[in-house]
Amino acid sequence: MPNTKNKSGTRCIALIGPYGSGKTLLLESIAAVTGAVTRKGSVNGGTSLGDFSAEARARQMSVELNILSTQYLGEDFTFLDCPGSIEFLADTLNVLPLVDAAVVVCEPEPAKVQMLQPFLKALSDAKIPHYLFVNKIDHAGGPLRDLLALLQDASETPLLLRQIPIWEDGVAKGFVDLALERAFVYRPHAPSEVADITDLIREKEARFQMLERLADYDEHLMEELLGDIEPGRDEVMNDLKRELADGLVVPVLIGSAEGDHGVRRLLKALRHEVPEVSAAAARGGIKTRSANPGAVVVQVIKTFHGGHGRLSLGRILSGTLKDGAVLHGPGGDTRVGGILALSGEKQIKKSEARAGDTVALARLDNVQTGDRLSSDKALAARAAPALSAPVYRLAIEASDRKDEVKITAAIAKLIEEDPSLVFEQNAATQDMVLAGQGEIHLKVAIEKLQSKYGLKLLTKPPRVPYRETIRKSASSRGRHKRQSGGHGQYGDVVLEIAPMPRGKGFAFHDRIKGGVVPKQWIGSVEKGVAEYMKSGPLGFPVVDVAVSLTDGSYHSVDSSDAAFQTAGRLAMSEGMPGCGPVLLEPVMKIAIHVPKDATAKVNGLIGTRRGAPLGFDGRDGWRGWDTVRAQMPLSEVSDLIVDLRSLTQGVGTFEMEFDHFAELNGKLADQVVATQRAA
Ligand SMILES: Nc1nc2c(ncn2[C@@H]2O[C@H](COP(=O)(O)OP(=O)(O)O)[C@@H](O)[C@H]2O)c(=O)[nH]1
Ligand SMILES: [Mg+2]
Repeated sequence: MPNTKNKSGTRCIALIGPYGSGKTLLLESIAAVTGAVTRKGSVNGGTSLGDFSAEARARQMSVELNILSTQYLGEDFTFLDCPGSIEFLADTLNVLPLVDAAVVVCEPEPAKVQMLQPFLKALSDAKIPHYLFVNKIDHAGGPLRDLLALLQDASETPLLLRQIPIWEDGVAKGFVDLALERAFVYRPHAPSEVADITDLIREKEARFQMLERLADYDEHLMEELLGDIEPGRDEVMNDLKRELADGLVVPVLIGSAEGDHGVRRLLKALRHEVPEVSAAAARGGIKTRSANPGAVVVQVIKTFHGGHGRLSLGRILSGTLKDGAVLHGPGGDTRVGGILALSGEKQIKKSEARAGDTVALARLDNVQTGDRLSSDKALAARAAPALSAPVYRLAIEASDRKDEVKITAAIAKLIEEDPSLVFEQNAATQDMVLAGQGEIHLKVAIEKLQSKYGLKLLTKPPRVPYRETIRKSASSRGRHKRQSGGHGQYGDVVLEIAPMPRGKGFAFHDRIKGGVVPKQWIGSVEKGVAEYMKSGPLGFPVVDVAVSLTDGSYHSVDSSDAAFQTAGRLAMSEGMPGCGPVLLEPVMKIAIHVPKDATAKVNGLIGTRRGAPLGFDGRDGWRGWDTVRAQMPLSEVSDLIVDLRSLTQGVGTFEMEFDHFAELNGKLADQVVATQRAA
């Protein structure tokens, strides 16, 4: 059994869970309890250690990682408070593989359990040791039975109830720790007081259930339980530790970040039970000890741009990193230009960082989030950051024209910090588009562009790349003749314009007989026609049209490439309005992922957004979720995520791909054309 006490390397713990569950206040409570701050701040008062950015304070909502480096009973810890909103999930997903354990913070509200599932699933899937901390126990109205049942449904890994509340007049006044077999009575902002267990029957029953769960993975313990033998405390403690580390059980603890209740017990559990950094390294596929015992390995989990330039947040997976050291990275060699321990806004310079530490490294060149740096070239690697496809887009432009040149560079920096942002230029509409995980995600990004880079942007919904086509055929003549001074211009063509089936694009046929349009000008006519196709009678690119050149005439002196191009264009602009022009809109194939209780509502939503439902199935690998498939016009998808999130407590999401173009008629089409004309 490795000795986990006394300076066995800094543990890195993620606090994760839904928005509003109390993670940032729990971070504050941990800071207060461990003496990292002398005065406990509050989220509501805007004085917390975390959420110090203007964007976070304004919303009382975490919009990126908050970091606390602290010590408890001689052990070093780094806590990473991850933003809870699904819109900022990328930060969480990028740090999770590198932490030693996660504490999933939740509220004692059955109605909110659904919000936990994306987090619990990510942890179970990756077998990352994790606890559930039922926070706000001061607000729980009574027994947690319903809550725990729902939590168990939401978790693929079995829960292990480690603590039970002591109720008095419907208020939790303390708890019993079932492993220690000790009762604790809460005292406001002070360590809980050890007390006698008053309800022995309830305690015995709950403890037996806990032991049974542990015994599922320990035959010896199972035999003891069957033989009515009381297991030794060490055996129980060792099982708790091993089964947590192996991702077999999820211990459930309770408390209140507000009152600092249960926080010391949580810290003690972390101190005794969380595996060393080598376990996280092994999960990342690095067997440092055997391969190259002295090698320094650093995994970059986040990139910041701050007042002092660029900082790379890295976890030291093995070895000791000295300031000034040169590391090999996937982007080349890079020198460490400063090591900083972070705590909220505070940065403390260090001369070295040891295995287990999570520190900010200054001035690393060619390094991005997801990079693994090492003193051993063979261990350098790049992992693509965890990303989900964007679900919300905004067209942007600089509100001051002279700032336009700054946009690309500023956004590139922002994307380095937050790889879940996507910047794209829409080829069809020429819009500059910022895409991301939702309304707030993009709003925060745009505020940061202003506060950090002085870039003021205007935003609007991105334009839909409409097309147009025709419904009937027509023949049309285009005659271009100009006689002014010296050389004249002459070109004359007759075109047959005909619709083609959807998706066929553009075809040009030469049906000239007897050389009435000489060979060398045929290509010129086609060019003129193609030029016209960029914008048809309704103002949009024309598709699914075949044009045949059937007749025409030329002049031996005045005809030219330019004249025949003009004639071709002319014939099109005269003929097309008579061909029954019709608007085409892009229709997407969309897969919407939601908890089952929202499936019916989502089907309704599809209907109100001109969608065609294609049916639904259980979502692959997600218990209690459905995937609803549909076709939906792109114009209806633009703010779909907003409705979807409000139907699903924020957890619903979707993916889409282009499917086909479909005719758009009536009032909606008139509006589109009018808007295009006005532009
Ligand atoms: N009563 C009570 N309120 C809490 C507790 N923990 C957090 N809160 C409040 O819940 C709200 C959300 O807390 P916050 O830490 O920002 O949640 P986060 O989104 O998970 O970081 C704030 O108003 C906190 O003051 C608790 O244990 N008890
Ligand atoms: Mg928070």
